[in-house]
Formats: sequence, structure tokens, C-alpha cells
Amino acid sequence: MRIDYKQAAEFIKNCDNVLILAHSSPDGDTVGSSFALCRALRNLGKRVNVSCADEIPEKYDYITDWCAPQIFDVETVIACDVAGVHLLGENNAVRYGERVDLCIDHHISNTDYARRLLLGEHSASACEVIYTLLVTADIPVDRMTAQCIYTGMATDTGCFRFENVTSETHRIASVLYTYDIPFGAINRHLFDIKSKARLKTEQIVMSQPEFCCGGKCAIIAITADIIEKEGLDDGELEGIPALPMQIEGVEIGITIKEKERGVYKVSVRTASVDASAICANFGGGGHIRAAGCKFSGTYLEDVKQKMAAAAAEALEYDGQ
Ligand SMILES: [Mn+2]
Repeated sequence: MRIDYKQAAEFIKNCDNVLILAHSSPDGDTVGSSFALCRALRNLGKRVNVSCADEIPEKYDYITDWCAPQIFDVETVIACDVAGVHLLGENNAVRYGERVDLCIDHHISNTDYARRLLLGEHSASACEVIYTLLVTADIPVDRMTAQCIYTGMATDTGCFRFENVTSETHRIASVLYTYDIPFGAINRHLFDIKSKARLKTEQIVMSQPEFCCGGKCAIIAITADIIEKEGLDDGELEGIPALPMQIEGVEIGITIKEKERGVYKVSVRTASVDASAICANFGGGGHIRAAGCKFSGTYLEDVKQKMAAAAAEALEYDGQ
């Protein structure tokens, strides 16, 4: 059931013994929003933990390492940046999927699975929604909370460059700057610095993009072999889906990641068409310019073919 900021504010002020769930394959926004909310609620004396089905990449240590786990029986479950139950990851989906009390999200594809849904469908990040929620609830934001929120806002907007950025995004960011957070160092850490393994992987996958739709669609694949050979962790793979979009003329960039044998996670980025609609063909979703879907029990070539066909349909391309 959709609720508004006031109702969500009442809810978070009155809850306790809270478990916050981030989505699997965690990114900066789910980590940032989860830990921002955890921090803000702990500052009120509440007991709160964050759980994620997958390990949180080391590069986010600077916003998570203050948070020692607390011991309590879970009363309230809140999901941050999680558009559907399956995105909780298997364990958390089974344990908590049916009992999420509040979901705080910004995905237009959110399945409304939680008892209450605070959806900022025009917000660039879940962190923007969290910030507005904390202000509405009159819950103080401290420097670390601001740093968490900044992290999610920056990562979901490609460092404030994507089309999802609004004047509200910048308004909130401008308030966060007053907390004296080291945004220059954070941006360098998140967007400029690459491990040698990441750099090598970029070179491999970008040396052989496959084109379709007369060059308007580029497909790259990161195989399990590459990931294993280069020893990449999930955090080092974040942002790779933006790479095909750097190629002149490309309007749809498709990145296929082999999670394990026969299981493929696909990320779609677009310049003109609806990425979420393309992924909806395969049970996925997301945002208008960035979305994802998953295939299992199949082959890389098959995934490429299906995605190329969906891209052609989206572009209304009927050439050869
Ligand atoms: Mn997000």
C-alpha cells in the first residue's frame, strides 16, 4: 500500500528493533540508504541492524564500518531501494519477504510487495527519499548519515550526470555539503580510482563489443572466466554497464554478466528508449534509463540474441 512521507515519518518514529534490508548485488544507493536510515534511527536510541544477502563491497567500508551489529529480536523490517521480493536475495526473501513492514524505494517497477510503500518515483535515488523522510520526521542528520546519503545520490546519478538528476537532487546535495563531508575524496574513490583487475577487465570487455540495430545497440559480456581470472569482487564490477554507452551512436548499452554457469545478470542503459520496458520483457525492471533482468539455465549466445531482439523492438529497428 502506497503511503506518503508524513505517514512513513510517523511509522519510522514509532518503530523499534528494526532490521533494514538492502538488495542483493548491493550498490551505493542500497548501501547508502540502508546505513543512513540505520544511523539516524540508532541516534534516536533505537536498535537497528542492516542485512544484505550478498557481501557489501569493501569500497563502501567508509560508510559502514561504524556500524557494529546489535543483538535483538526483530520487530520491524524495512527494505531500502528494493523493487521486488526476489531482489532481497534468496535467504532474506524467504525469511522476510512476506513481512516487510515498510519499503522505501524509487523504482517505478516496484511491485508493492511491502505492507507500506514509500515510493519516490521521481527521485534519482533511494537516498533522496531517505533524506526527505528524515527531514519530514524531524530526525536529525549527522555527518556520517549525510555521507551515506551523499554516496547513494552520487552513485545512482553517475556523480550527478545522468538524466534522473533534478533540481531537488541538487537542492538536497547542497544541504549535504554543509556537513563538510569529503565529497571530493569520495568522488575520486568511487568514480576515478580503479583496481588493476578492473582496468584489465574493462580493456577485455570493451575490446570486443558486439553491435546490432545498425550500431545503435552495443552488447558486452563479462564471463565468469574473466571475473575469476582477474579476481574481481562485485564492487569492482559496479559502473561497467555505463561503458557501452560511451560509444558514439549507441542508444542502448547491454552488459551481460555471468553470475555463475548458466545464470546471467543483464544491465541495460539507454539514451533515448525506456530501459525498464526492455527488461520487463524478461521479468526485470528498473528505471527509464537504467534497468536490469536475469536469465538462468541458458547460454550466453541465447541471452545476447534475446536482448538484441528486445533492443530492436524498442528502437523500432527493422534493418538487417
Ligand atoms: Mn537506487
